[in-house]
Amino acid sequence: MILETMIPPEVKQIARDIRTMRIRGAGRIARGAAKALKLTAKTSSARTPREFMKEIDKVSSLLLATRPTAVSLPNAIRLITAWPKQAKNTDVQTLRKMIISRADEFIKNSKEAVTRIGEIGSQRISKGDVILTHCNSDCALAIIKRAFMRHKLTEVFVTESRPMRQGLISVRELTKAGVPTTLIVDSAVRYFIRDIDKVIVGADSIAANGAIVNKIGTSQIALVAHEARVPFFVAAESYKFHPDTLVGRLVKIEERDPKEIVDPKRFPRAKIRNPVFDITPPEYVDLIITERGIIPPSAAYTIIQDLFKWKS
Ligand code: RI2
Repeated sequence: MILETMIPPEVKQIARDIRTMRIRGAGRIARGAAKALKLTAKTSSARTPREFMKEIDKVSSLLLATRPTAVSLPNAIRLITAWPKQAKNTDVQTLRKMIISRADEFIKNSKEAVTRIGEIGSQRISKGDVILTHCNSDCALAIIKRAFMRHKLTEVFVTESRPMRQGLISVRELTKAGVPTTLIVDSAVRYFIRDIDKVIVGADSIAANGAIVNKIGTSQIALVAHEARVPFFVAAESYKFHPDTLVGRLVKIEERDPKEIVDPKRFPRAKIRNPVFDITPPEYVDLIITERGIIPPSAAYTIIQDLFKWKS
């Protein structure tokens, strides 16, 4: 039996960091999981392939239990462990090498995908555009920064993104890159929407019907953009497409500690709810920018089937 105590402390720390959101953002979470699997493979003292794969499974379960919504996490684990899991007549050394090289490959591809999304997406920005983004998405910011470098974009509006205020991370990053940035509270989006040419957000999961699961408040912004006829773009690597939704499973929406909103002791008679993601229907999404190209939300089904070969 593999005991919890046998999991390397650095791996437990990564799991803790994902849970507490020290490591956050769907892409970073996936790369964190890849790093954890690599560390496990490197330090394992398993004597048999069976023992080794049990350790990998144990760590996978620990990682999967951290946050439930971003499919990048299970997809990363699946992409790294699928082969080694099927390998027959192999030894521990070969399995170790497989996990390490697949984890390295995942991290490299993931970072390259973000750069590529920036490149592809920036071509959809017109000169003088004012962009609005929500929360903090590496993919969305890659497009914005690339477009700014190409002298296309004029200004970016960033929502604060309550309760964890990840919008402030975006503001820091964008101003560091020299992008003219305006911070607004989440509820000011409709007030400013007439000043906006395009909305660009990231995604934690994309369902087979093209619905987007992203930071709470995204769907309200999409609704406002739709009403004002402002194009709504989503930027996401292909490992954010959710294979389970092919068979009608719903994406679990994470509900975090109410303390992130306010100290519940101050309102002992009130119930405080803190769902941290919501679902934007595909009708409100104009296009999805991936590292493989731009697709309409209606093509999500095909992406999951063709690119991942994860058939129902
Ligand atoms: P990238 C974040 O979730 C936000 O919802 C963001 O839009 C999404 O991940 C994708 O981020 P959280 O971890 O992978 O802050 O594009 O809850 O960086």
